[in-house]
Amino acid sequence: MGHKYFIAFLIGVTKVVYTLAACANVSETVYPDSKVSSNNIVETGKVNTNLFSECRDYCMTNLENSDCAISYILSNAGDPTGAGECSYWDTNCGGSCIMEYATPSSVTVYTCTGLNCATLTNPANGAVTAPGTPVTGDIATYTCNTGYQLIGSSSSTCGADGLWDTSAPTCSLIDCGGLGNPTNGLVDISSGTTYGQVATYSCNSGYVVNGASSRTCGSGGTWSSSPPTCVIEGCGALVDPVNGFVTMLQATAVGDVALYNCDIGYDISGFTSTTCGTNGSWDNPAPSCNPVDCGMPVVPSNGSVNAMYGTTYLQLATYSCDLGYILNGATTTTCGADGLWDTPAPSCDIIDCGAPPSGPVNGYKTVPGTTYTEVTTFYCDYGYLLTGPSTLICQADGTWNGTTPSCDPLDCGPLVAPANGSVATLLGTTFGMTAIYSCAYGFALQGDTTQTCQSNGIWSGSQPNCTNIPSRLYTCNVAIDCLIQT
Ligand SMILES: *[C@@H]1O[C@H](CO)[C@@H](O)[C@H](O)[C@H]1NC(C)=O
Ligand SMILES: *[C@@H]1O[C@H](CO)[C@@H](O)[C@H](O)[C@H]1NC(C)=O
Ligand SMILES: *[C@@H]1O[C@H](CO)[C@@H](O)[C@H](O)[C@H]1NC(C)=O
Ligand SMILES: *[C@@H]1O[C@H](CO)[C@@H](O)[C@H](O)[C@H]1NC(C)=O
Ligand SMILES: *[C@@H]1O[C@H](CO)[C@@H](O)[C@H](O)[C@H]1NC(C)=O
Ligand SMILES: CC(=O)N[C@H]1CO[C@H](CO)[C@@H](O)[C@@H]1O
Repeated sequence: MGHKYFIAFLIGVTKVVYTLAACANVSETVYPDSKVSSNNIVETGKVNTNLFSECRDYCMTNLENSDCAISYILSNAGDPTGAGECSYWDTNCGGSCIMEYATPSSVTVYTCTGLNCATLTNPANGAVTAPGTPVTGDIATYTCNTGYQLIGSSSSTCGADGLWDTSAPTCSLIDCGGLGNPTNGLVDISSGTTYGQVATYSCNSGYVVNGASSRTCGSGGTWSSSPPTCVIEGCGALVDPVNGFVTMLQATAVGDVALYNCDIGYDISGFTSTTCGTNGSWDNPAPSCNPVDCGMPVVPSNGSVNAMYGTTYLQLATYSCDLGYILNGATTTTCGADGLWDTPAPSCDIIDCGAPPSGPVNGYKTVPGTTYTEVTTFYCDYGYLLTGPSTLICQADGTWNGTTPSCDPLDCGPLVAPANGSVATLLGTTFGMTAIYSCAYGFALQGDTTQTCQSNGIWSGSQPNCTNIPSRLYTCNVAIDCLIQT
């Protein structure tokens, strides 16, 4: 807002020449080629010679707008003094235009005021940056609010004619433009396609959005991200088989693969994998998971096994041995996930009673074996009699059912002497001993003269008689002699 001050010194008829504070330093303030200083200001007390270009030509009667620099007008045009003022070129003062007035009575300040361009106001949805009172050369800068696009020129310059050189731009809402439907889907732009609005994509039944399902109109006038596509929905989730599980290698889209497995202890029966086909179906059905069955455990010989709750995974079987057999090994076994019983079958070892009791003295025994149910038989030597049971059996508890019997010598017992005779058992009456009979004098022995104690405990033969014999035969003293004599 340059202002130019034009000072008229009104001087009286005495032709007093005011040389502007004693001929102010005119050389500093002369603008030979223009009425306008670089800053449009002529300082008070200084003279713009150009303002008085007509100085030497005539006495000034009026100041006119043309006396101001281009685009400046006199703020108070008119006769500064009334008639009679004149000017002349004062060479003494370096070329100042000196005015003379008949009667200087007052001082009037004339001002050349610049033509102001219109004060600018913010455009709708935008803003302008410009001086409050714009003058020639001022630049206005327009911006638009976020989401609005500037249509027109973003800057304008205040011209010398007091007019902005361009008209104000407008700020129009950014519009990202319409969007096309994806194949097999729709895009919803019902809320509009302007800045900040959201377009929502959806796909037809059986298809799913692949990509960003919504896009936003950005400040750059473009939609965010790239348009999604509608891809076939895929095969849907798979459920775990009973006692098993399914592992998705990717997802459930076309071409994706899932693997089936059974829990530990279960055997898979069916397909172990399935692939999502292009028709949206898994190509293989789920397998079944059957519990592992170990089968009946091996039955130990002379024993048995009891799998009361079955023979499948984790079930327990119990081993037992027959009477007389001892279990050697694990008493239970568990069906493992591998289909095998976790321990080998035990053995049922027959009870062994060990060597039978020693003895007998004067006898012997037969020991075919020392295990359960086997029998040791005792015998006595010839002439000895066994007292007590002759056998021992090996019992289930590992003991023999008794002790060794005794073998006692045989005794056929005392003999009775026949009438008129006698019997002599000088060495006793036991097995092998002989009893000798004899008859009294005059009697003859009839029958066995001896008896021997036999192994069965019975004397052999029988008791003899002593019979009366004729007297002639009395001479024989001994029975045998007498017999010989007869
Ligand atoms: C005029 O200006 C010159 C240069 O700036 C200076 O030396 C001189 O003193 C000035 N004269 C007056 C009267 O101010
Ligand atoms: C999908 O395709 C597979 C093999 O191509 C076929 O076995 C199956 O029956 C199809 N399923 C449907 C629902 O069409
Ligand atoms: C014990 O096992 C053996 C061998 O298998 C067999 O010969 C015998 O008869 C069995 N004993 C019993 C009491 O079952
Ligand atoms: C042992 O048992 C056997 C068979 O039962 C029997 O014959 C025998 O007499 C018994 N022995 C003893 C000392 O009891
Ligand atoms: C002994 O005498 C009895 C009675 O007289 C007779 O029966 C028996 O035969 C006689 N024995 C012998 C061996 O002579
Ligand atoms: C000589 C003798 O002793 N004789 C006897 C034989 O036996 C009969 C009967 O016992 C007796 O009467 C005898 O005295």
